[in-house]
Amino acid sequence: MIKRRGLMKKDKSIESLLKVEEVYEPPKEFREKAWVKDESIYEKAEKDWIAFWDEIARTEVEWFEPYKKVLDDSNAPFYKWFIGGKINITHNCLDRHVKTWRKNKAAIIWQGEPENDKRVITYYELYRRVCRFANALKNLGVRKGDRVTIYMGMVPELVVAMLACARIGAIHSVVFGGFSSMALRDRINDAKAKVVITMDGFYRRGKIVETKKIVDEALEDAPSVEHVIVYDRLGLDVNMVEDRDFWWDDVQYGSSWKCEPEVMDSEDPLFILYTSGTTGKPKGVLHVHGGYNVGTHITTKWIFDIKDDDIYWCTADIGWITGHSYVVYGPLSNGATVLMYEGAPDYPKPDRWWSIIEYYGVTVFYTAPTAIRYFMRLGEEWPKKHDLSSLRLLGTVGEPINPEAWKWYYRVIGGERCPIVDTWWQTETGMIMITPLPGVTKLKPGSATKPFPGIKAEVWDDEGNPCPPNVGGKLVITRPWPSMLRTLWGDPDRYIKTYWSAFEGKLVYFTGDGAKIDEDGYFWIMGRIDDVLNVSGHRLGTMELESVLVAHKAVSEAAVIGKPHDIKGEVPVAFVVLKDGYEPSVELKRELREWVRKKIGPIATPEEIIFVTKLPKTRSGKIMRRLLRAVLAGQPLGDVTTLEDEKALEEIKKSYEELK
Ligand code: 6R9
Repeated sequence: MIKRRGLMKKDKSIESLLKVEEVYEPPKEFREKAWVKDESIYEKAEKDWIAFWDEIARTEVEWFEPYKKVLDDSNAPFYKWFIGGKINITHNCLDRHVKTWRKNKAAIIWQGEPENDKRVITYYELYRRVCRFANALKNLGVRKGDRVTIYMGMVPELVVAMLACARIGAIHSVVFGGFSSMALRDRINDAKAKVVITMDGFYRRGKIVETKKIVDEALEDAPSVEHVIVYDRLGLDVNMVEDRDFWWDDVQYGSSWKCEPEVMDSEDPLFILYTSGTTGKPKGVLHVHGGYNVGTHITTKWIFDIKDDDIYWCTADIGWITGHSYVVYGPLSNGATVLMYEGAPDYPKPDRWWSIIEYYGVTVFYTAPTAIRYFMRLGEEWPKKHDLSSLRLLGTVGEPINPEAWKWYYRVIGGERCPIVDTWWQTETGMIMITPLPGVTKLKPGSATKPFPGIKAEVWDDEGNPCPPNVGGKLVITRPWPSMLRTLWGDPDRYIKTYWSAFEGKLVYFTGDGAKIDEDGYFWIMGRIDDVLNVSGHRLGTMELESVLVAHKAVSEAAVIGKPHDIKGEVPVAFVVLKDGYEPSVELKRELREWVRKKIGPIATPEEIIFVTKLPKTRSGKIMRRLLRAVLAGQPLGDVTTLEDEKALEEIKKSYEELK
């Protein structure tokens, strides 16, 4: 199946002769049964991309009332899709399956971290639970357009809570359960949430995360919140504030299990999801019912080739966009059976994931390169203990995958039988944008291959001209797509500035990523080129970390950069200038690491804190993070003419050497 190319290429330059590029053809058996088996889909979409999306929207999801126009670009970049259409995404995720034989099909197979905690929830049961909980929310006074913050671990009730909000037209804002009380509070306050849905606690690596306690801390200063609903996962003795806090079961007591979905306009908001940007303040990315449903539905169907007999497992936490689009909305809209796992990948033993795949017969598996690299390091013997032959398709997301990890995944997990879909996309894009279609696309390890049909992506230089093949530049999307973000919550100016203003006079979406396109039109993503870190596939703004550090009483200035890491991709390293009266010490280092962990969450904890007396800055006062990165990597510093004081660098080099 593997065809070694490169040596057979027409271009016989030394470089191409030396470069042996492997290309993996889609297996014939896979192709024959795949939803998409004909490459002509790309041509068809290119011929008339509006007509392409129109056909998908009309045939793949159900509308209460048909839309009158596909795209309205009259107020770009505030694009609108499926104008005048009436829809509710929960109708497509629930009601339409309940009308068919899928009624008693498993929607969610849930595995708790403790081995014996298992549940299977059918589509009909999910429907009843969502309706009942939706009625409970209504009873608490939640109305269309109200914001509801959800802060929970990976339990089916989290899905119920999201769908119940969507059902009554409330806007959910899920906050990742690993975020701290401060991060949660900022997000509650930015959205002005009326209700918070949470749980007593959940399991993580054998320990209990006390979720409700964190919510209580967050609510010490969150005036918009009227009520808290608490799901009882563990039977913990939690603090319940009278008239404010209600148990999940109590709040639903006596509610009907029938609730008609609110008839939503295509463009009515579905959810806000906060993500990191280049400034300290997280951005509330807004998605809507219509376009988001269309985009996540079709990408799930074509990229994961979802069929009714699949057991589909995406390991992402629902607190991230991957969980929203490819654990909840995309798969449920397709009537798929979704596996959901509560706990840590390697608990109690490093074969936990592989044992789950074997036990449930998982057929489609979607995870992050960081996890693959981690398991690679633990050794093949762990997956080898299990029969993984049920798998037929693998996927990755979150960061570039190095070819070595790709090949390990292909060989050890996929048994050299399963295509791998390396999917590039973002919180803002809502759906997968650059990806193979597993039945038709030839794969090159490390490349996310090509834009999804109908999507137009390009790589531009700083002036806005397309880069020649194999020359790196900025990754841009040059045409709108249905599941694009509509704005940033409460900050339309920032929406324009962040995404649509990278090139003077040209209205294109700038992704923040660097990339190059090879001579076959394959995209190679090179990672963020703004001040955003990618730690284990999670986005963290360097400014976010810096502003938390300088909020500490001992810190006067801080600069955070990403340092390459074998498993996590990148880890934060902080350079810290102390205030007068404070001395560097091991204790202070520990205290600062703990401070960041408490303020943002464990994933943000700096790997190293390096005390310096001065940061390298330009004459205009900008921190030159590029130089800090070069020092850490032991690379040449390049142009330092704009540096205000070279001594700063000498000191940093010295401190870093000492640390090593
Ligand atoms: C879905 C998700 C988005 C950023 C994105 C890019 C990186 C995601 C990738 C990838 C290379 C892939 N990224 N998928 N880089 N190859 N297949 O991760 O959303 O959390 O918003 O992060 O992740 O840098 O810009 P989000």
